Amino acid sequence: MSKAGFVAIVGRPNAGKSTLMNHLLGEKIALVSQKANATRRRSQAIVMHNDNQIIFIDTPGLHQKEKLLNQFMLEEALKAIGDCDIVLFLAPATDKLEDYEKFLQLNKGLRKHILVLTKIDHISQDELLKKIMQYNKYSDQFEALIPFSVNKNVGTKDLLDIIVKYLDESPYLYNPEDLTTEMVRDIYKEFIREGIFENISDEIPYESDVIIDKIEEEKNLQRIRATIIIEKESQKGIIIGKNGVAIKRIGKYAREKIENLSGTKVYLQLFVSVKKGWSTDKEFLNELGYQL
Ligand SMILES: Nc1nc2c(ncn2[C@@H]2O[C@H](COP(=O)(O)OP(=O)(O)OP(=O)(O)O)[C@@H](O)[C@H]2O)c(=O)[nH]1
Ligand SMILES: [Mg+2]
Repeated sequence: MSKAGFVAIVGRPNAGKSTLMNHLLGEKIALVSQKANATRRRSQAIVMHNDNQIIFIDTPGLHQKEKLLNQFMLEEALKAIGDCDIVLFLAPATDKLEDYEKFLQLNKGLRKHILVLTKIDHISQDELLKKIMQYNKYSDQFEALIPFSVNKNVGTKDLLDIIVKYLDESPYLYNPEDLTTEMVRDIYKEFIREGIFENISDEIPYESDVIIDKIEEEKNLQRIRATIIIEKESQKGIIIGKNGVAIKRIGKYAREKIENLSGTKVYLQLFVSVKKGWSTDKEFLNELGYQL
């Protein structure tokens, strides 16, 4: 009998959660950015490992909640912990132990967890050993400690093997051919948001969001129309850029990601709309898919 179950990926903003999920899936479906607080909602990837089915839940970073949108983001992470069979707590190998200690308090031993030290390519072997020794004072709390690096491709097999040990025997929960439970429009939205994170600086990535207005499918071609929502009139010029150069860059960036995933040609049309105070407007957040 094979096993199947849910694994929540949690940790501070920028810990490498979405990167790890994409890596284990072998496909890019989740937004990744150098800037923290990029992921805003849960998303799920279905990974088959030796005939077992692991459903990974990527989450927004654990952070202080102030604004309404941040509150939603934190709740998303907490729900994922509540809904899973085992948690992966991700800590960048360069971090002090503080965030992990906070997680231990938050979790209160409710969910078993595996500690994953991410981005170990940033430190030397000696530093890694020291870090592991520091974490070992909590070895009665975690099920395993796995050093991980996407760049060096370290840790993938160990991590998948250990996770399976903690899953129950179960029929598959989803079609094993599927990569994700997400709707394509939600993935496309994230690719456009990633285009904004990559190409526009300062606060705009945090003060913007994206609505996919429509997707029309023709033979080997998808026509996608989407609107970028921003907070302020003054941001319009920046997001469009001189002669439309910035919005073209965002569009090109997202189009390539969508084409890679879908294998079709994509015609992507982007519009911009100002919606003052959208991130504190509960009804509008619901429309954007952030159900509070
Ligand atoms: N060098 C190195 N960089 C990594 C590794 N994993 C992730 N990164 C980088 O770390 C940054 C953050 O990665 P994300 O996957 O977006 O982090 P996250 O935890 O999902 O962040 P939030 O969604 O904001 O909470 C990106 O620039 C990644 O390319 C790694 O193994 N090595
Ligand atoms: Mg993320």
